[in-house]
Amino acid sequence: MNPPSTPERTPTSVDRRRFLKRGVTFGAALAAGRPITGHAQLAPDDPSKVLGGPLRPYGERSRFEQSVRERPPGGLDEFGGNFTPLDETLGIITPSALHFVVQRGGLPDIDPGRHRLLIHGMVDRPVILTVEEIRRLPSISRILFIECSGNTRTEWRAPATGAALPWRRKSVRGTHGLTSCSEWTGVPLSLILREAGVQKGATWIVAEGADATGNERSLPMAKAMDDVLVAYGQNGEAPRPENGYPLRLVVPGWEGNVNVKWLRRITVVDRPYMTRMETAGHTALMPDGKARQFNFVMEAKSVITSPSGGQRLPGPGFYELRGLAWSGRGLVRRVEISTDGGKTWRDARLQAPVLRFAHTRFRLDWRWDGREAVLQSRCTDETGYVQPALTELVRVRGLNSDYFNNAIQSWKVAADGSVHNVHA
Ligand SMILES: Nc1nc2c(c(=O)[nH]1)N[C@H]1C(S)=C(S)[C@@H](COP(=O)(O)O)O[C@H]1N2
Ligand SMILES: [Mo]
Repeated sequence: MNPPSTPERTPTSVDRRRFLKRGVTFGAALAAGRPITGHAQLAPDDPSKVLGGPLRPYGERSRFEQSVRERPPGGLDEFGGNFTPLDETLGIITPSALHFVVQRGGLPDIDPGRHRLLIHGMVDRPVILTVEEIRRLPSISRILFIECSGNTRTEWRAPATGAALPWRRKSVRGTHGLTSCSEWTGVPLSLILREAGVQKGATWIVAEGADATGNERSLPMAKAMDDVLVAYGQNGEAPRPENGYPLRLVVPGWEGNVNVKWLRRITVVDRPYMTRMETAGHTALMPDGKARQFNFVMEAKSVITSPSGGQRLPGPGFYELRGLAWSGRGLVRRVEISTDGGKTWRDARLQAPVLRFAHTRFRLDWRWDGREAVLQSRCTDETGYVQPALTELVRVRGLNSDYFNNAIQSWKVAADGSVHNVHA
């Protein structure tokens, strides 16, 4: 039974603030038997007073939810990146509709009934598979992150005033929004390659997409035979067109670019093919003038998603610091959080399940005293690798290249509660 409407007893924002200030004694506040006042929703638009809407065959989110992918201003509509609003996603799964997108040849419109996957080159039995045939093969599902190696590249140099793309500098979606995590379902590539019969001396494959760029990438046979997926499922349904419908490669822990979308061809070969995407791009020019090529693994990284750049804390009191951590080498073992710019660190709680090559959600209770604070997170993975400071990365790699930036991110909370992207 609902209590009678007593508008004068409706909790005020002062009550709410007091509640949050009281902090982590959440359960205690409720157990203390504070009277429950007010209504879930006040008349006259109380939904319990009218018949609701009709059933819908395919779910839509509430019209009050407005989260969308962020698009850098300017540029072509068909080309570039759409960033995940990491500050607004919850848990470890990125909703498919908000999974980041990088496409270089526009969004292809593929009929799965007409799409084919060709496996040829150094194989005994070249084969052409339909999507239907692939869906019949023994399958697996895995929760895996995909991160573009260009994620966080805008942060490589000191934050300049009047930066060309100021929106990126402000928020975690701009600085870190080129990583997302889905449950991918598909067929192990190893199974398909074994069916085709890989010949002796075949040490690489070249994967090609069906879009206008093809996005051809060479992958070592050892990885192809290890854990690469030919995926036709994302979060319980077919992948969204933006994420590779009807087939894509998912290459656990390796840079986004090798996760070839709209997959239509695999050529088994005996060397890397030096394609455009692994020569003109995705290399790292070192200070000595040599370029590092085939930098496949995405090293351990983490970022606090709340509070983060562009947000504003309403006042001193309790906050749950929340963030995401991941490692291309496997498990996240530990995430530490500093609220004083790296002087002292505390261990964050890791939310189970903690999975290899997946986003890991971390949290830590924090009481903001209203003074300036600098928030940082630092991830350690199962190999013992510790997420570095930006200065350490720049010392080794110099300023010629800004790819593969997995540095510690700093958010400054100013005394007025506003949160800013800074290099601490
Ligand atoms: N065929 C094809 N595959 C592609 C791309 C592309 O443009 N075409 N972009 C690549 C890049 S650079 C990245 S980071 C990932 C992004 O995957 P997502 O768009 O599903 O997030 O896809 C990769 N696969
Ligand atoms: Mo990418």
